[in-house]
Amino acid sequence: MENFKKLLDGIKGIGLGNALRTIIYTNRKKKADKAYWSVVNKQGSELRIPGKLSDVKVIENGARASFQNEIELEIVFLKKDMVRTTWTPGNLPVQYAVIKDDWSDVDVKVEQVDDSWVVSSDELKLQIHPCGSVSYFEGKKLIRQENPPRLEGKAWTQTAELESETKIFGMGEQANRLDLRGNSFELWNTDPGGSYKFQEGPLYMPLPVYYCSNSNRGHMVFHENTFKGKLSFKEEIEVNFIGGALRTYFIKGEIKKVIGKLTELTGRSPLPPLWALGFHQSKWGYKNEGDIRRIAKGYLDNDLPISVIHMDIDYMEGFRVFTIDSERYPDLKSLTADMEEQGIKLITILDPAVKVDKDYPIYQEGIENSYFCTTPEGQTFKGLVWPGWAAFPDFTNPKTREWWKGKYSALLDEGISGIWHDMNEPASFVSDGDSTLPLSTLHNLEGKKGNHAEAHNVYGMNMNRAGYEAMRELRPDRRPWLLTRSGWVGVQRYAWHWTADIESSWDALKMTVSGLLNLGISGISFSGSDIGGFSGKADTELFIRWFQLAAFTPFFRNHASCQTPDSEPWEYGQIAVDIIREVLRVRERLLPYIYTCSWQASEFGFPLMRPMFWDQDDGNLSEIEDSFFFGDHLLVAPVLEEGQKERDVYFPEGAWIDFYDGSVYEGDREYIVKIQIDKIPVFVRSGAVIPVKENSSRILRLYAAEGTRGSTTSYIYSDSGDGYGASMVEEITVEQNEGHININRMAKGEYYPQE
Ligand code: MIG
Repeated sequence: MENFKKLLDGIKGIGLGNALRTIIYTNRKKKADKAYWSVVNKQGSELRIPGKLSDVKVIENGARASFQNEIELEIVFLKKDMVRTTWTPGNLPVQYAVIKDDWSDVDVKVEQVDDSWVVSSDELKLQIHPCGSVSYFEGKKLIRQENPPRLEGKAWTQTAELESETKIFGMGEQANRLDLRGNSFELWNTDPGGSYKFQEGPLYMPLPVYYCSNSNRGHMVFHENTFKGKLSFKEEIEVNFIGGALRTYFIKGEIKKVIGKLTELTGRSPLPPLWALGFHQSKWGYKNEGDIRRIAKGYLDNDLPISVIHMDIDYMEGFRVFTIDSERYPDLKSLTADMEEQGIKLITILDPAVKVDKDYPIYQEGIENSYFCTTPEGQTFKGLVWPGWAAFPDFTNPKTREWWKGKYSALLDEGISGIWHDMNEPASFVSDGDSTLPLSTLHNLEGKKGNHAEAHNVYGMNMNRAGYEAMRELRPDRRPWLLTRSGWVGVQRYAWHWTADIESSWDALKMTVSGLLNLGISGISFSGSDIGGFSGKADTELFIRWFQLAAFTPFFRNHASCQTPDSEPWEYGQIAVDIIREVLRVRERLLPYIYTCSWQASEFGFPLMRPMFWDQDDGNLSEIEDSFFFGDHLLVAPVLEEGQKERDVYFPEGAWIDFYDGSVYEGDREYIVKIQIDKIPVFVRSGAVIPVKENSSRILRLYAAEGTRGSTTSYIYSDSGDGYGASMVEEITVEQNEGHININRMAKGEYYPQE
C-alpha cells in the first residue's frame, strides 16, 4: 500500500511515461550494483591492520612510517598547525578539492622516543605508536587520538576518540541540529526526491569536513577522499571510505583561523556580482514569458523590491538542455532586455543530463566524441531524468568540460545573467533505492579513469567548474554567478548552494539556521533556502518568519515546487505584503554591508552566517543554535516557533543595540525580548559602523551605546558592483571611552563611492 502510494505520487511528479521507464531503470541499476559488489567481494575482503611499525624515514616537511603488513603512513606538515596524513595502499585522490600545493617550509623534527616516533612542528606534535595509533599533542595536551586504521579489501576504516565535551560542526549539508554529535552521516550526494525533513539524509551535498570544538580548543578535519563513505560521531568518531587512500588534513585552532586555512587549501568564493545579493523570486511552474512578466509586474505593483527572477525547467524544449522553447519564449532576448530595464535579472536552471534523441545536436556531439559516462561494457550509460532517457556528460573528463563550456552561450547570448545547476548529484529517477547512477558506471577522472563509486561525489563539483569557467570566458567583463544543488569540498570556488527540497514546516525553518551555519563552517560561505519551504505551502505566519530569516542569509530566494499553490508574497494577503515590503527594504538598505561580508568571504573564506561561538568559544556560546551573526556586527535572533511572543537572546560580550528601535542590551547575559509579527530581532554591536544604502546614497551608520568602552573595527568594501575594476576597502576603528568617541578611518584602493 505504502509502495503503491509512493508510485502514484511518483507518477504525478514525473509523468506516466517516465514512471514506467523508472521501473525499467531501477531494475537495471539494481542488477548493475549487484554485479559491482560481487566483483568487489571476489577481490577479497581480507582484514588488514598496519601491524608493527617497522621503519620511519624523514621526508620533506615530515616522515613516512612503514608497518609490517605493507601499510604506510605519510605525515606532511603544510603549516606549523596544519598537517596532512595519508594511509596507503589506495589511490591518492584526484586533485579536485585542493588548489594549493606550494606551502612554505615548516621546521619539522622527527625523532624516536622509546618505541614510538614523534613528528612535530613548534605547535603540533604527532606521535606514531608502534601499533599504528597516532596521538596529536599541543604541548603536553592530547588533542586527538586516532586508532590504527583497518583495511578491508579496498575500504579504509578508522576510529578516533570523541571526548565527552566535544561538539561537532560542519559536514556540509545536513538536516540537523547545529551540534552534530551523536549522528552518523553517509558521504554520498543524494537527491532525497522532492521533500526532506529533520534528520533525513544523506542530502545533496554532505562534505567530509568537520570542526571539533571543546571550549576554546578546536580543530578542523578534512578527509580528502571522494569515494562513497561514512562518518559517524557516536561513542567515537568513525570514518570509512570504500576505496582510495585514507588522506586527512588536520588543522588546529579556533574556528575563524581554521576556516581561513581550510579555504586556503580548498579555495574561496569569488566576489559575487552585487545584484545576486538582492532578492530572487522563483517557482517551479512558471510556464512562459507571460508568467515572468506577470511576476515582475506583481512586484512592481506591490512596491516590492526584487533583483532576480528564476526560470525553472519549463523554459526548455522538451527538457533538452541549452534549448529554449520558442512557443513559450518567442523572443527571450527582448524579455531579458525589458526585465533589465526594470532592474531584474533572469536566471535559468540547467540539468546535467542530455536527452537521448538522435536529432538533437548536443546528444549527437556527445556520442560522437565520447563525452558521456559509459557502462562497464563501454556503452553510453542511459539514466532517467525529465526528458526521459538521458545520457550523462562525464564532467570528470577535461574534454567534456571544454565542450560543455561552449554551450552556455546559448543562454548567455539571450541575456541570461546566471545559471542554476540542478540534479547534479547526479540524480536519475528510481522507483526505490538510490536515485543515481550505478556504481560501476565509468568516468574519466582527469585521465586516471575510475568508476562512479569514486566520481559520484565530484560530479556536480565539476559541472560547476565547467559552468564557472564558461561564464568567465564567454563574458569576461562580468562576474559569474552560479547556484548549485550538489558539489564537493571546494565547490565554493564556483557556485553558491541552496538547501533545495526542504519541507514546509517549523522544524524545517529551525534546521535551516543550523544547516546554513554548518555549511559555512564547511567552507561554503554562500547558501540559502527556499523561503516557506519547497514541498508544501507554508501558512502565512511560517512564510513571513521564513522570509524574515532569509533576509539575513546570503542567498535570499522565494521558491517552491510545482505541486504547491502559487506562493508570491501577494498570495498571503495584504498584511503579509506590507510586512514583506519592509523585509525587502531592510535587505536593500543593508546591501553595502552584505557586500562587505561577501568580500570577506572572498578574502578570508569566512561564511556570511557565523555561529555564536565565532569570536569567543566558552563552551556556552557553542550551545546556541537559534541565533547567529550575519557578518561582523549583526546578531540575528530569528523567530522559529509558531505564535512566539517573546524569546531568549544571549548577548556575547560588549553591548548590543536593537537594529530597529535603538534600545541597548548589555553583553555577557541573556534577555527575554518581545516579538512582533512584522520583524525578527536583530542587534548591532556597539562600536560598529554599518554601511547602508538610503535613497540611493551610501550612509555610514555608527552604533554606539552609552557607557560602552573599547575599540571596534569595521570594514567597508565597495566597487562598481560587477566586473573587475577598481575597489576600495575602508577600515574604520571606533574607540569608545568615557564621554567621547574616537573614529579613525583608513582607506585603500582607487574606487570612490558616489555619496
Ligand atoms: O526533480 O526543476 O531542487 O528546486 O524546482 C525536481 C524542478 C527537479 C529540483 C530542485 C527544485 C526544482 C525542481 N528540481
